[in-house]
Amino acid sequence: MTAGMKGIPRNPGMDESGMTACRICGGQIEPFLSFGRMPLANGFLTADQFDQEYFFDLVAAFCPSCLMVQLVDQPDREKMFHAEYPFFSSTSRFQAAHFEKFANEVSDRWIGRNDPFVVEIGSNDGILLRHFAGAGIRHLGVEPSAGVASNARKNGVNTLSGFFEKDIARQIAAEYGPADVFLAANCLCHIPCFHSIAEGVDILLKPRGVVLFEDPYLGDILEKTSYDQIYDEHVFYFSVLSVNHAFGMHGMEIVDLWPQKTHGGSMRYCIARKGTHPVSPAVGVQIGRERELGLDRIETYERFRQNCETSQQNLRRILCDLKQQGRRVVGYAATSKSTTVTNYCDLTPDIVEFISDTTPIKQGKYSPGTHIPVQPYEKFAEAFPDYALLFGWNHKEEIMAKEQAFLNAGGKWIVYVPKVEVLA
Ligand code: DWN
Ligand code: SAH
Ligand code: ZN
Repeated sequence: MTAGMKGIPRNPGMDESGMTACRICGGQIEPFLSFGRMPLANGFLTADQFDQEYFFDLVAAFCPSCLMVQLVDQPDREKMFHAEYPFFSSTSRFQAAHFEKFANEVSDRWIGRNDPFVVEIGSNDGILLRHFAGAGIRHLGVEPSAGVASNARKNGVNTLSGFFEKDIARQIAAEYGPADVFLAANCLCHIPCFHSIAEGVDILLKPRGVVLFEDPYLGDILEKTSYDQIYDEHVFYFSVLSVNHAFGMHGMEIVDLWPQKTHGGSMRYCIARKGTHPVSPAVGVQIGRERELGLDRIETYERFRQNCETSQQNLRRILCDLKQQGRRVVGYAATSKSTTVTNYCDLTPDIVEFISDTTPIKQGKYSPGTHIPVQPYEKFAEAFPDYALLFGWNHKEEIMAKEQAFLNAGGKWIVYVPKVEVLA
């Protein structure tokens, strides 16, 4: 591994000795959980594509030097994020409300009145930026997936097509001037070239500008055994410890943080250049908790692997028993996360009849790897199954609220986060 400026690794991946190197610090990472060959989480496909399906080794690793949890390998970004990328942020009403609240908080606290400029990366269909657009605030989304970006433009959101990195930051700064706020929701954890992003942020932000970003929180993933957050798109699994170290390499620090309920437990971070903003006591408190939870030790991740294996066995046992009893089980929501579960637990169409999903471009296709048919929601409601396997467990509150008829018809939910159980 050759070190670049400030000790930042130039070529993350294998180092000269063939060891796997940390994307953040260049140190040697320790793999702790291998799922074996896995398809793309959002690689929903047609039957004529089965024989060309793409697979890669899904392996999670821990860096004992900088404490970043990460994938050993990630497929090329163009394979994951492209014109047919099928995740549209605005399909969940709860998520829409969450981002409206976030936009209001940004407006109230983080931008002034003097012609502010807001940049968001991974802006998807404009679920967050549409509120800035609506208020006439100068904004720009950067989004490589052309299909979702086109919906954002329809929502009045100014959107640049592309993968954000240092060079795009320069272009944006030249065209629009410096930014007050840099936003990213469920996006930074998708991007392997962290250092290019951080340098881009440094180029783009005003001296006292801030980054506000949120991603699924490693502490929640470990505590809830939500191993299904591990899939191709998520290359990093952030903790306060690892985020502070990574931004610290660029003269920045976490100045505040706020836990979120979204995506099964997330953390929102506020990052600023060192010394420009007071650091909230919440940061030190959370770092103390993370050390208590053992997020800085490999043993914690080995225990997590054991918990994942137990969860896998328990889910398979329940589903195989139901199959033997001749019960109908249908999956609810063809989430990206479900691809990890169906492949890791070997859930084939003889076990899960189909997956109900509200996204038109997933419907009529098959789930990646295990080839379970994806059907429109109407098919679920037309003839309720005996059991619904809740792949969209992070939307439990929203889904339960609208599925009274399923329960009234005698239907039961099967969940696997935080533990495998049939809800009575
Ligand atoms: O990090 C990511 C997060 C932000 O979103 C991306 N890498 C991809 C995506 O993850 P996901 O696919 O696991 O997201 P969700 O929001 O858990 O699932 C969305 C899917 O669930 C959509 O296909 C729509 C479906 N759904 C449904 O069929 N009925 C969702 C709800 C709320 C419903 O009621
Ligand atoms: N912010 C939305 C979307 C999250 S999905 C939400 O929270 O619901 C992740 C998004 O990041 C996808 O739309 C994907 O196309 C985008 N993305 C992936 N790599 C990116 C990059 N390098 N720059 C900007 N966006 C990227
Ligand atoms: Zn490291």
